[in-house]
Amino acid sequence: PSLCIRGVSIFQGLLDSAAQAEMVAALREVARAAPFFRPVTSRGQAMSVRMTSAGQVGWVSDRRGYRYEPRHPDGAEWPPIPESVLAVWSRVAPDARTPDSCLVNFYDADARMGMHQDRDEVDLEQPVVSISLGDDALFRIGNLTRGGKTESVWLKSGDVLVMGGAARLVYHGIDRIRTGSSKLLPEGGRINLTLRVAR
Ligand code: MD3
Ligand code: FE
Repeated sequence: PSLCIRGVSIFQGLLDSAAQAEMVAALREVARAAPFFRPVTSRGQAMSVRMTSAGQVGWVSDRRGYRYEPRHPDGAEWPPIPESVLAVWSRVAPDARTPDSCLVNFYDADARMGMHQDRDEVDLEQPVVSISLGDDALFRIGNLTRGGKTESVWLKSGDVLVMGGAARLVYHGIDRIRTGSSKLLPEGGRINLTLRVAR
């Protein structure tokens, strides 16, 4: 990795522009089968990030709470995780189990993600791998408990993150997007993929 912040390994520029474009094409097929939706928190608040998933299970949130589900809210099974995406997992986490879930987050100019932990997966020994595509994002890394000092880093299109070991349970979030910083997505914005072993 070109950078390691609080145990989060950052592989800057792991994907070249051809690999990024190929992945975006595959993700358009994912979004055609499983359209982006805007999750609602259990308190009824719409999230600013739009989401969909690929794999055996996908992450959903509604008034009933958040959880992994084998189907899109519309009722269809999630499409398979694209091969190009699985290949990135094999490169950066060769010893891990095969991921069964790929969350696809779309950030428009105003979207953000508050500080949170990812702990809904059954085996927290397995890493989470993130792939950034499109506009730059200001990523904030905190601590194993809420609050305290944080560190921030701009994530760029083609960057890949691995959260394993102690870093698996650190609080993290996305403060903002730098609109117009990438030409990868003609419509603008940012896509983040998170690959996980959910079940
Ligand atoms: C650190 N997504 O989907 S990816 C998420 O850019 C999420 O969309 C952000 O946080 C995004 O849950 C950040 C980087 C990331 C993902 C999972 C982590 C960092 C993590 C899990 C543990 C620690
Ligand atoms: Fe997260």
